[in-house]
Amino acid sequence: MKSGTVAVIGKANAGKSTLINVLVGEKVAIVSPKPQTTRDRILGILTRDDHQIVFVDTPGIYRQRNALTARMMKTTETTAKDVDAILFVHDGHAGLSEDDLALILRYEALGLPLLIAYTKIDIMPKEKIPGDIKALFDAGVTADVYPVSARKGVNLKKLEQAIAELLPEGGPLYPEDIISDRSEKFMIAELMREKILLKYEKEIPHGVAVVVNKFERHENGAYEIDLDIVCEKKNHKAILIGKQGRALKETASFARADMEKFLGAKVFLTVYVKVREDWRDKATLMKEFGYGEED
Ligand SMILES: Nc1nc2c(ncn2[C@@H]2O[C@H](COP(=O)(O)OP(=O)(O)OP(=O)(O)O)[C@@H](O)[C@H]2O)c(=O)[nH]1
Ligand SMILES: [Mg+2]
Repeated sequence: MKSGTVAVIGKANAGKSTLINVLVGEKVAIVSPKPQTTRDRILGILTRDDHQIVFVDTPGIYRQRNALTARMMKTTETTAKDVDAILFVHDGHAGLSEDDLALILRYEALGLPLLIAYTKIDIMPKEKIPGDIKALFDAGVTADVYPVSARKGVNLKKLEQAIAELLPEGGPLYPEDIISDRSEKFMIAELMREKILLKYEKEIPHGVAVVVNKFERHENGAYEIDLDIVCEKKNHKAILIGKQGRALKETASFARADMEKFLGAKVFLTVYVKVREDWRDKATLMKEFGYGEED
């Protein structure tokens, strides 16, 4: 059996988390059209008869502007050095810049087995693909390139097989029924954050942390969940809540529906909005909200 860890690396918004979710067959990481959706390393584990691929989702490469984004970039850098292979995800639809080429070459230089998933081919002209692949090779990239679409499920079997072949021989690293290393409580907080990313504009979602204070299952099977949405400015709080609380009510009910689907049970959700001025630059607050020093 082939088994090992694969860091999934690429620019913010490239489609890393979407690709992992589709390959694993379950939602292990939240997804949004905004960059910097993923903040932590999250495992997505795919087990078959002849291989186990432990995908490590990482924060996408993007501007660092505060202690939180600096921590995110550090997470990505350290993850890339501590795995059996790298899956570099490139957004084909966004085009191929000099910057992209340099980034791919930088990860190739780490010396680990590396594959490139050239994704989102469902929303771009197919004629562009060969030219981009040639540009990669001309720039000195030696990795194999797999044009895929996570959304339409194109070429994913081939990609999975190619990834498995990069991995060492060995037994499974995790029991076969485990698909992630993250708790239900973590996913609940992330699902709330996902809906905020989808509903609000500009800096607001990037300045939000979600803290679950109560996560209890009642005898009848229903969950009681209380959580805080922490934002970094007073005016953000007003926007999050909206006129007569309408915006928050809508976002919370959108999140609750997804939480019920995820937990397979009824959810009673209570949401509070709190302000912690500029928490993204304050180590103690970051730690309190789940973004502490990594070991
Ligand atoms: N059309 C199309 N859209 C895709 C595909 N894969 C991802 N997307 C979209 O691209 C956006 C970003 O997807 P994510 O999976 O959150 O990207 P990411 O690389 O994890 O982003 P960060 O966590 O911010 O680094 C979302 O709106 C996805 O729906 C694809 O194959 N086709
Ligand atoms: Mg992501």
